[in-house]
Amino acid sequence: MQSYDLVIRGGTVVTAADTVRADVGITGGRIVAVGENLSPGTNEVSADGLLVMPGGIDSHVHLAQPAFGGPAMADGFETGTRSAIAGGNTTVIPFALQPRGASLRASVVDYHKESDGKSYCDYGFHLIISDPTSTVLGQELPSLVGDGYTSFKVFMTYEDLVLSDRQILDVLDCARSCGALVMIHCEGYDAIRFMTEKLELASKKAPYYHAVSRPESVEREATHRAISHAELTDVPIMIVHVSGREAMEQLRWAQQKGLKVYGETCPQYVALTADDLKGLNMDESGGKYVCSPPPRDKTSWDAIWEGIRSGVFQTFSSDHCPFFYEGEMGKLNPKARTSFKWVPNGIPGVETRLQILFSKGVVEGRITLNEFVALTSTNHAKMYGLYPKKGSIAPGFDADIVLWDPNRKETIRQELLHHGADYTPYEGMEVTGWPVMTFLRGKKVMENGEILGSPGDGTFLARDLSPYAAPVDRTNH
Ligand code: DUC
Ligand code: ZN
Ligand code: ZN
Repeated sequence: MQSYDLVIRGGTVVTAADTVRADVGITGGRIVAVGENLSPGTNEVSADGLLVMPGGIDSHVHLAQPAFGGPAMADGFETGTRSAIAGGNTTVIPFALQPRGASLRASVVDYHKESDGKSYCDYGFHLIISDPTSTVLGQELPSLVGDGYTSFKVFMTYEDLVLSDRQILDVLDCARSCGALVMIHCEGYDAIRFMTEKLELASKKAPYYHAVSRPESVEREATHRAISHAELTDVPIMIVHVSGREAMEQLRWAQQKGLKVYGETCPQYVALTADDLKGLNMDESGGKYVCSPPPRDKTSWDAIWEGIRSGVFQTFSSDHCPFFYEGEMGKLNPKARTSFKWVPNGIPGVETRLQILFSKGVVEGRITLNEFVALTSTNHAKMYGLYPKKGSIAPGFDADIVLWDPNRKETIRQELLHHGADYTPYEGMEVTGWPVMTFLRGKKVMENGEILGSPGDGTFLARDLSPYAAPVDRTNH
């Protein structure tokens, strides 16, 4: 008789493909059996009345990222990944950022120092390229891709990060030869600067004007430009954090043309609006919601759901980018009170991503359970070279599992959360569906909000090349 270290018994196993009543047998940190009436395990967990799903994979989080003189992030690896497992996640992919003038390899080495021994869940690194010198493109990137850093992010805005069109083309060309997947932040730098100067001259400096300074047209134009560059170089791209109809329709247009343009969206684009940035009365409390691209309006939520349901978006990520609200280092720091342009961009969300999508998506009937799993776990694993190790429940996969109570009603509150930030932008939001247990490679690391794991449980994941990064036409270049 087969014996197991652990059997998760009597739950409803949900994968991107199937929903079945089954037991899950785990040995040596991996799933070895999914079936009916499995023989007893050394340990047994009842999943009666619960969903048994692959642990969330959040392929877009920012932890311990350099601040360029602005406020430091509210989460390093310890608090950020603690928050991740409390929210039912088992893998995150944050960004190793290359400051201009620095070696990319050295930036990766430094980032490992931030994460080694501190992570509660497994993790890989994307690379943020801010300075694509010939050494970076010719030597560092090919060798880093070979070492398992198989995706890059580039920015079309931000003083310290923006790349010119020529530089983006060079990075895409490099990605093509290395087989890496390029994520692109699509907002136009010059348009944002133009708008920011106009608004400041008109004394429109409250956090709300952050949203006015970067309207949907600015995102749409940059999205179209990124797509055109990808078409020219014949390189698949992932457009991240798509906020509304204008950019979504660019992705759909590109996909209908047969281009490999993938899409990601995030909770803030179906749960927040630009009006949240107005605060109570155009006051600084609107700073709590400042992120980029900014949340739009409720009709944009419909466009995002249209994109989710029709397959324009493959991944639903948090874009967890946490800052404190209060204090000298917070969103409300003295400099940030002088203009929206100094309010740090980003909001926390790694712990509330699954609940928001489950509640608004599955419970409100917009997506199926299987689509939920695809959008929160399986597609992230497939897109970023972690499949078939992560992202499903079947023999051979790591036993990264969340037990989910589909009926639990909860009000999102800061006091329930485990991140380092001092607020959640989703305070007061009522949701149905909540994670009750998280297992990382077979180890129970969270139960009912209590953290049972330790920093150091998580290991670094050298990722395979993404099969989705293969060019459309391999002969053309
Ligand atoms: N882009 C991100 O991906 N996250 C936070 C801020 C930003 O501009
Ligand atoms: Zn971005
Ligand atoms: Zn981000």
